[in-house]
Amino acid sequence: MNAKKIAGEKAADYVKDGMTVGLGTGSTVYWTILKLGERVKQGLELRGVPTSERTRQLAEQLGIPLVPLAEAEPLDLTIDGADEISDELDLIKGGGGALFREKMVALASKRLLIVADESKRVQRLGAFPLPVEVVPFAWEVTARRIERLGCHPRLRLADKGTFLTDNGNFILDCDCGLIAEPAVLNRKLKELTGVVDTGLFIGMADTVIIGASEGAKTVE
Ligand code: ABF
Repeated sequence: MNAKKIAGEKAADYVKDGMTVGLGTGSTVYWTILKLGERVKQGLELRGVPTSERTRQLAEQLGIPLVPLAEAEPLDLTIDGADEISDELDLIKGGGGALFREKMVALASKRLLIVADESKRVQRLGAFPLPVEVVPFAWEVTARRIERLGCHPRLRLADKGTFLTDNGNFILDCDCGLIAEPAVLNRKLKELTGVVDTGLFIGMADTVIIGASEGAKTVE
């Protein structure tokens, strides 16, 4: 049983003919995109907006028609994964380094549908280090400002050197401990010059599909 596959494929059922759909990034929404590719081959009318270059490549390989975000908003629906999902359906995202485009696309959508397995459900956000996208210029100064908020930032590395987002920025993975007030922390981080955006998606998820061996369950 692949819980991520169960959740991802169930999410594809929410896509109706003629929709414009935000295509998320990660190993769960991967299954959604595969399913949509099959349905496009069977005649489904769909315009996709990718949330990362790797999702763009996957969608293109599958023959899913893509449009720029600026031409697509408001999107009917965005389907994406998450690293943590709280009881209030607030999210930590960005483990895959795509948080900025994911948030841009999600905010332009009428509905955000999150797909995950049970391991992503938490009572309180924060066990997963919070990804924060920062401008490379003087990133160490930005990191020190983040530390003054009580978080411990660590520069994300890649195989060769520093990880770069699709936007040419760095990611700081920040251990902030369990986050009592995610909306407050998100605002304080966003106020810091040098911070582009955070992996805190507060009050954005409309529906969550959790995959499990007995099937998919939906949380609204
Ligand atoms: C994406 O999905 C990222 O924000 C997140 O890191 C990733 C994790 O999900 P999965 O376990 O499905 O790869 O949206």
